[in-house]
Amino acid sequence: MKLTKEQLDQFHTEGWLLLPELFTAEEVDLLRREAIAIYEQQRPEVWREKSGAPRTAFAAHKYNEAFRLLGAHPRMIEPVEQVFGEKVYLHQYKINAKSAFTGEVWQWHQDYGTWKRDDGMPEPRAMNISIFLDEVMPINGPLMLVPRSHNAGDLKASHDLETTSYPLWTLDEETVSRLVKEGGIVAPTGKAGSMLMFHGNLVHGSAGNITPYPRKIVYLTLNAVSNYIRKPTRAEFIAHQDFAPIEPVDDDALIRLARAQRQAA
Ligand SMILES: O=C(O)CCC(=O)C(=O)O
Repeated sequence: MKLTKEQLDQFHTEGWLLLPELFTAEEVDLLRREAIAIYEQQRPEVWREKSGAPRTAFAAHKYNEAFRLLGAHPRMIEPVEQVFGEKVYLHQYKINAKSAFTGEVWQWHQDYGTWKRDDGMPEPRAMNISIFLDEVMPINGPLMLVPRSHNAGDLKASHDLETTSYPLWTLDEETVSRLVKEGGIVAPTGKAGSMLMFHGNLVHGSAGNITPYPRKIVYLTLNAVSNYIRKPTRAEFIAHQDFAPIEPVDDDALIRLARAQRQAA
């Protein structure tokens, strides 16, 4: 799947691009069911909020067939290869839960800040690409982005080890206020199956979810192969060290798995 010139222009100018309902209801139903089953497992890859509700599940492509297929899906991989002009490998894979009533905040940050400081990634040539597993609404803790902030470069950040269960290099209020004055804030919303791409330096965060509507989003961090990480400090399931380029699966791979599961049931 190739992005159009208009889509590429929007990505480069604004730092983000939303492709509504790129995955079908059948594909997303499969992924949502599997995500819920993963959150029920007790395993080191599943991190919880202080309340005990799931916060994120790392590396699901290594222990779940549906997420293995999604992690190599051409609708996710090809647009990123197109932007970077080279093959990509999987740097990080997470399924963020933002559970109904209990989902906690993600503080304002740039992802590249963490990839550089914690993983030794040379350049911001990695990108987060996400698939909504539930409908993302203005009220259930959507991801908020500061358009054009990707042009601000790598900003000064502090290591927050306390606010949530997930350590993050976060930005101060003065920096966020300055960038928001220039670019505003957008919160892309859409039906389950929509795909959001955003630049590694784009400032973003999200508020808590106090609604009855869960907001699960899968994030793949795809890194240009030449930009492999040089100084990993985090566990392998958080920052992968297999730098082999992703070989995309067939476009109908998820549908075939969903149908095979139905037949076997
Ligand atoms: O899921 C969210 O709301 C935010 C996730 C995020 O910012 C991240 O994983 O870096």
